[in-house]
Amino acid sequence: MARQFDTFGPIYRERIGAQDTVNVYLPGDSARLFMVEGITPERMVVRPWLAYRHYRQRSRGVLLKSGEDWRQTRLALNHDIIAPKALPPLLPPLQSVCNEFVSRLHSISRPDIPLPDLSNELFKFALESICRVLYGERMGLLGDTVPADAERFIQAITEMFRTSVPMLFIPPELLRLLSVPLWKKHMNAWDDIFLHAEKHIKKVLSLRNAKDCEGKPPHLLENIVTRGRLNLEDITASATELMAGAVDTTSITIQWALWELAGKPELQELLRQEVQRAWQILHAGDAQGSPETLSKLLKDSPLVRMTIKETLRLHPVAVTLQRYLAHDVTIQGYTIPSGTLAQASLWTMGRHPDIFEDPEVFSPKRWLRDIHGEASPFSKAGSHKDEAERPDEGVANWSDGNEETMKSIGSTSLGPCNGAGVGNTFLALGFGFGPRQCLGRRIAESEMGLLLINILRNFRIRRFDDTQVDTHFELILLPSRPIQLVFEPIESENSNL
Ligand code: 2DC
Repeated sequence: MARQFDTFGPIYRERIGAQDTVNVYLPGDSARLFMVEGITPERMVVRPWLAYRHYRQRSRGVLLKSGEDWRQTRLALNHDIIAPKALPPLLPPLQSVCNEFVSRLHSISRPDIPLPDLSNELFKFALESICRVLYGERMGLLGDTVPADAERFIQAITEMFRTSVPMLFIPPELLRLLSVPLWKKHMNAWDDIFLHAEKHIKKVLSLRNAKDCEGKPPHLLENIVTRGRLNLEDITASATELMAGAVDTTSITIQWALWELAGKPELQELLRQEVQRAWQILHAGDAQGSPETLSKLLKDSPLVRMTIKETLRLHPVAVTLQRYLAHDVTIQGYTIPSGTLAQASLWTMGRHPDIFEDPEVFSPKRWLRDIHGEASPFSKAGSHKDEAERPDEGVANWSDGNEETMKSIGSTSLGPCNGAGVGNTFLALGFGFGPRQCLGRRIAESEMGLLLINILRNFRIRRFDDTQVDTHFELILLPSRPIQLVFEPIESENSNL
């Protein structure tokens, strides 16, 4: 895609199968695209995912629903999952998983030897985290023995993503007819995902009915059921998707962040200082942290938040964002008719020298407001000089439509250029934008932020080897080889572990 942009310029048309698509990457053009996404935005459907629901007669959750049905489900879930006030109560359970993860790192790390299977350790961390907040359950994945069904669930998600790729181009219906092994593998992967998720959901709901949950911390599933806006079938479908969507995505992003920080000891030290300063508010008696102290901890660690943004710039989970246009729109002088599938390439944008100065350099500080009149963190062409680091961009409009953000952008300020006037919002699109952006965004951001904080104050991270790591496309983008890092414990009186 980056090559096509080089050849054709900032916008080009392509026919994929029977479908016309238009591709862009400049932030200003992405902004225009999202202005016409309508109130029930739709992205490209991953056909094998839909086909599985069809053949197994399972309901679609919020991930795969469309139209008004999607909107009602999404609005109901927003309250408990992505509304600002929903977050603080989730922080203590997330922090307790971080504590367990750090203990595990202490017990399995060895001097000068890379941590064995970092990727799987982080998968387990991510699954434990989502189960803790979604079901209030302790899965015990960070001990020495891992329940076999959890291990299978983790493998099934990776397999589901991997086997989706060839079916982006070959209709799954055909593969099913020919009983191709790939289709069977894909079905089996989703079966494993659903069986495991449903087991948990049933258990949690039956405990709830048995009024056996007194004294147990509240959890998202409980809140969603109590709210009473969705039926159990809908809740189960969406909870399964949330659970499956929360494992590879966050753990791979953390892996990339650690890889980048391990390659920059000075930056790592700077972050460590910030984190140690911010940590002081958690005093001895409150090591687990209350919702308030943990919110403050994250708020006082801006460099950590910028590190996550910077990681997603170079290593986005999704290679593109897509929307079917709800209205005609003019981009770069071309009028694109409503109904067209438009794609914004996150990969191209994040690595383009016209948009980011020295794009290959990992530099979280480029997201900082240029208060001292120093050179702009962004390439001159972008002129983003006055943008403050705004952790909540794009999330402000979690509720209903994206009018608020659009108003703040002001449609008149949208030039045909590289996003001048659109602020940071369309430069940091790792979680998408608008009412269909990632539902798990706040949970993922806090979970990754807390984990980085906990790791940084307890360990120095070093690369075991410096060989370049490429990026593979397995529906989501991931490292081409295992990332090998050495975790060196930091002796410190106030690292209370
Ligand atoms: C992959 O050409 C490339 O958030 C394709 O948490 C177009 C495409 C369509 C849908 C995208 C996908 C790409 C990347 C992964 C995404 C997915 C929609 C949701 C999914 C972006 C860009 C993801 C990672 C979800 C996964 C949830 C899980 C339960 C399946």
